[in-house]
Amino acid sequence: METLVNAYRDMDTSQKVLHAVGGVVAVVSVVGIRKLYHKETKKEYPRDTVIHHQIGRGPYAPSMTPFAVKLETYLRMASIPYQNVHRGQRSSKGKLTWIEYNGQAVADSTLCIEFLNKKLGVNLNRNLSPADRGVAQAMQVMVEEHMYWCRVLFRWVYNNDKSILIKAFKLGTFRLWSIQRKLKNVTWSQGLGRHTEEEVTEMFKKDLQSLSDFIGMKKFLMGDEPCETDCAVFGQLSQVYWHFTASGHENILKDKYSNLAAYCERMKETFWPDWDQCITHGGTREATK
Ligand SMILES: N[C@@H](CCC(=O)N[C@@H](CS)C(=O)NCC(=O)O)C(=O)O
Repeated sequence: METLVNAYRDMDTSQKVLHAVGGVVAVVSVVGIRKLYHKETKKEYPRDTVIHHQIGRGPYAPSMTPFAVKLETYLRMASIPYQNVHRGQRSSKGKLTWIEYNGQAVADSTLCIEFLNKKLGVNLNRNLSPADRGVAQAMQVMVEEHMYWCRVLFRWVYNNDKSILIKAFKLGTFRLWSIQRKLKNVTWSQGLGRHTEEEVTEMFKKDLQSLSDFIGMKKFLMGDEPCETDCAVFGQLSQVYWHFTASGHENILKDKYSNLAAYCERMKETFWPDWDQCITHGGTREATK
């Protein structure tokens, strides 16, 4: 530092002016380039259209993220005009998926749905009694706050065949290792990561069994008509049915919970007529494995 101060002191005035001008030019260029880049990347989105920020499409279901499948299914169920942006940009809360609507950003899939319900007067649970709404809420919390974390452990921690993840998320060895490490810590803090794989498998099966018993022969979660909570349940089950990576349990829905497999197919047929254009791999997992 002292050497720098001395060198500056030894300069004549013209050299000092040149240095100052050089510094200003450098700063202005950096700011200009950043502004230009920002201008290019910040798109003008159409008004009254939901901009859905998510990662790229999934190989066998429209996303590897259950929350993106949930939100997009809701947008379809409610017939809300939307546009996907598959840049993987995270929300202000550091997670995916999220939306922008007429310039307003909303993070967290459930809060996005609540925001749109209010803004656009949507109520997909309007036919449910208060007691049914209570059950639907409990089911949603079970699949999103418990079953989801079991599956995170299957996908990122127990899974011996990471090829589907490497391909779908375009991961290098280091990135894969750092995600695994992070999720090990996260699931430890959440609590499920402290159990053995066998214990987690049993807990996971118990959730599936409860869901299967509850849906029974019904077409959708709460009856013959789909409701808002079907979006959350389908989002989570889509990952178990089409993207499950648990050695020996890949076809668990087909093998053990056939009404849940049929439910997934029904939701797909009802809300995703363009399914094949929304997946990257094409065909069924079995056919391409
Ligand atoms: N409650 C959130 C959960 C979203 C969430 O956990 N997303 C995961 C992907 S499946 C994520 O962004 N994880 C990134 C991270 O935790 O750093 C929602 O409903 O949107």
